[in-house]
Amino acid sequence: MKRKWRLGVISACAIGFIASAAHAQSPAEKVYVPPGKHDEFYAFLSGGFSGQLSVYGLPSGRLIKVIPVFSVNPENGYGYSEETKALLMTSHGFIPWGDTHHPELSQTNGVPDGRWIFINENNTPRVARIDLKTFETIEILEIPNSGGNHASAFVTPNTEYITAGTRFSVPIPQKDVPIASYAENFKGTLTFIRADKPGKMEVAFQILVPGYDYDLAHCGKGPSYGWCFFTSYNTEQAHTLLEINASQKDKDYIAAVNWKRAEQCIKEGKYHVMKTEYYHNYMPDPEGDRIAISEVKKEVKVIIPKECKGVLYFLPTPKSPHGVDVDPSGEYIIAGGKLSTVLPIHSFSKMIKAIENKDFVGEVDGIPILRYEAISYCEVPNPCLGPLHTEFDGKGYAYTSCFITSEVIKVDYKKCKVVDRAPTYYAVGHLMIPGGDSAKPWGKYLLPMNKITKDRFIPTGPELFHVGQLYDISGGKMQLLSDIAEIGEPHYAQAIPASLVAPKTLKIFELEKNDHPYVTKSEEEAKVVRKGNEVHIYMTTIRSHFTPDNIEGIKVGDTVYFHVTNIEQDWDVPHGFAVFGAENAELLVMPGETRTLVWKPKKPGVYPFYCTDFCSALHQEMQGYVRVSPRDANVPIKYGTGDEMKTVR
Ligand code: RUQ
Ligand code: CUA
Repeated sequence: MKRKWRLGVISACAIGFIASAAHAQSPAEKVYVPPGKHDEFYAFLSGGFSGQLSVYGLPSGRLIKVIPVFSVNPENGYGYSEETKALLMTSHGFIPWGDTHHPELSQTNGVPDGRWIFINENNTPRVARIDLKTFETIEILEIPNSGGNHASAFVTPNTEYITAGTRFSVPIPQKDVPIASYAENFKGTLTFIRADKPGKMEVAFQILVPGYDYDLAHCGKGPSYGWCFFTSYNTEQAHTLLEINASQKDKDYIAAVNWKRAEQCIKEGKYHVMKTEYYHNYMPDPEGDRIAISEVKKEVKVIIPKECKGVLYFLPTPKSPHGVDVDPSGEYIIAGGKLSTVLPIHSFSKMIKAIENKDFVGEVDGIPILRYEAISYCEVPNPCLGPLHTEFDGKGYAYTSCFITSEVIKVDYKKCKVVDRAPTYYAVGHLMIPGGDSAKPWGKYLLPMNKITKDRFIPTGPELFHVGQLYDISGGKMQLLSDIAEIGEPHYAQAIPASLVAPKTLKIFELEKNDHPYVTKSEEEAKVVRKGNEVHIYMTTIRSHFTPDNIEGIKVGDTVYFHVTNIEQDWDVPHGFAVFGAENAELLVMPGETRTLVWKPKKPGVYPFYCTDFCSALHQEMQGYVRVSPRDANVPIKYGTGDEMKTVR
């Protein structure tokens, strides 16, 4: 009542002010997601040199998960448990680390569909598939004939393929040659990986290309469906001091690959089978035994462009280009000329015309070079310094990151002009709009990921987290909303409305479907089995005990396998498992899952093990002991929980 009266005496103009203030949200309100409420988007940020993929909620910027991909992760035993080790196998052996760069969501008709997200590894060339039902890595494919896989893992519009490309050209096949023989011996490959079926990733074909550095890629859509575009630099073919020697030429190339044409050439037998060795690692049954396996592949199909006319053209592009980004319509191809003073935009329809008219200015290794003016849509004047990457908002605007001038520019790309610019702090690399490289961007937020942090956070010594910055781009002007602390070095990122992923996520693994060879589905089935020097412990966990929790009869020299099955069937009730002195990480076992930890005890004694995850009020009681006897001891295998110990003779 009192309130109404007060409103009654307020002046008309004051009411107008209150109404508009209630309308315009402050930056704080725009990123504030109240406790217990969910974010609108999942954002997937590459971890760069952390080798992982981190998952944030947007707009809050809350870190909600780290998905281990190419690096071992002691937090949950990824790469340490027997079931996951195979994922990190390569032709160079078990590799515990990787450098992730560019995550890319699977697409249907050019639109992110929320089934999987792919990501590349640059150092030991690989690509991975992460299942968004479980948010875990279920497949990794090594890329043969490559040195540094950077132009990856970009998808074609129906996830027919993901791309890979050689950042560092190398002798193909590898051989022992002088580095100075670069021009004569070094080559690159552009690789197309079949990606539409989980567990079935394979190198469909590789295209052998001149020894340049192949940098980034994006595939066409709409009219440019059937094509993918790869930037290159170092067309100078320098092998030392590239910062000078690879910056000589005025223009390098975008390699435009007609993958439909490549498919034809494969059908017609216009390819070479090359002997090589690479690994395909995957979990054949991610909801059953959940055990990863490795297959070794021995050959690969290689297309040589001059034997498959029309498969590849070079588009001259100023100057050491980095990103290459195709707009939602599929017509405009924007390159980031790192050292260029303009922002070059190519036209796909002009490119097709130039190809029809044979408007070439030369060729390299049988690859026609198109005339720049014949393919150029325009050069955006005075963009900024160091343009790297571009994303699209779906409303006719491109957003380009500028490394040197630390800013983002908003470009009306059809009109070829900059319409807005905003500073970023500092030295922006990649940037991301949800769906911003797809046919249907959700153009509400922009997330530039910066390379230099300096003073953005309270200092943490010499090493600082990188900073991402969230902008509201729903209005005419970009508005900076918040700083987000990032893990490792996010290169690219992707985001998707939560509504396209959340309903399909799994809450538990069904114990009934668990057909792991060492599963223990009930406490009655728990047992300890000796096979020579191997001891297999079939163990269950449930709040708040292990079965068995007392184990005797282990000897120095044994290899002990703890096969731990979490027989809980409730969401968010993992149990941990760690044993004293294990040269291994813990296990974090999800409900319904079996995970195996290997332990080689070195000295006689009694060793505690325990649950590492605070699972219940009696979590601290969730513990047990293993007795280890000398090599020549005569102690029989004995085990149990609570009641009498069972003895195995
Ligand atoms: S790359 S920004 Cu892989 Cu541009 Cu890092
Ligand atoms: Cu189980 Cu703590």
